[in-house]
Amino acid sequence: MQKPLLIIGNKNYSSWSLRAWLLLKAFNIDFEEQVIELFHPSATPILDEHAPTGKVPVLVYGENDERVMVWDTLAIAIHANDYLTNLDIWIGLNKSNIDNSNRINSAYCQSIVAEMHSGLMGIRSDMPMNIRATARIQPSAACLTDIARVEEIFADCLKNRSKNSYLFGQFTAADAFFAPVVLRLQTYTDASDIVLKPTTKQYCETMLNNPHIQAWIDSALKETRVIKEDEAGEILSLNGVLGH
Ligand SMILES: N[C@@H](CCC(=O)N[C@@H](CS)C(=O)NCC(=O)O)C(=O)O
Repeated sequence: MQKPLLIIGNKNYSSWSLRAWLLLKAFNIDFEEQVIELFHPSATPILDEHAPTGKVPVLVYGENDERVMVWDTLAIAIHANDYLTNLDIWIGLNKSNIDNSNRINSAYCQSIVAEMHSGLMGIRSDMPMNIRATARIQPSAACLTDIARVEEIFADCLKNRSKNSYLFGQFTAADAFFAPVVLRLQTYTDASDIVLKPTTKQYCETMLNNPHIQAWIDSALKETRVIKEDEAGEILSLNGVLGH
């Protein structure tokens, strides 16, 4: 099979790209990546050819009649689970080891992935992913409500579903979908005097130690493009090449 190509946006900003990229990496799915410049004319021909919605990420592979094109992060996750790995992405175990006893965590994992995909708009609008920055915001009530909800999810998973590691012990799709939230908390919460629960900090530390997330952050810190639409709050400091 031809190696899948994942088309993604600027790593400093593109939270949906990170989710799909991290999911493929974490489940050992071999792929090439192509980074496009978001909101830039250079991206237009690539998006016109591969992305029906004009958005990234998009996963493509195969030729002519066998061409597979998957747009939207949730669809990429489902397709990866169905066709590209022997691991069950909702449980994090080999599919041959899954039985009825995994049903509760599988349902929980799918529900929080869907909740992230369709909601948590307060966090998503007040705290855009901006990996290189430390920034102060005035969080809206909707943002604070979403942070409380995310902290509840992390606390419940760490207490009841995990041995204080990833949300369900081994890495699952839920960790990939919440990775940008971890990076957003890192950018904005301390700088905005938003106090997080110890369980939230513990989960953030686990995620920030993940080698794939570290590799993504390293690439993000080498980027120089500043996208005004994706910047929020008062920037207090910058890491990476723009910080020097
Ligand atoms: N629902 C889509 C959202 C994709 C999305 O909004 N991608 C952003 C980058 S993170 C994008 O391509 N923005 C460019 C644009 O809106 O023109 C998904 O889950 O993949």
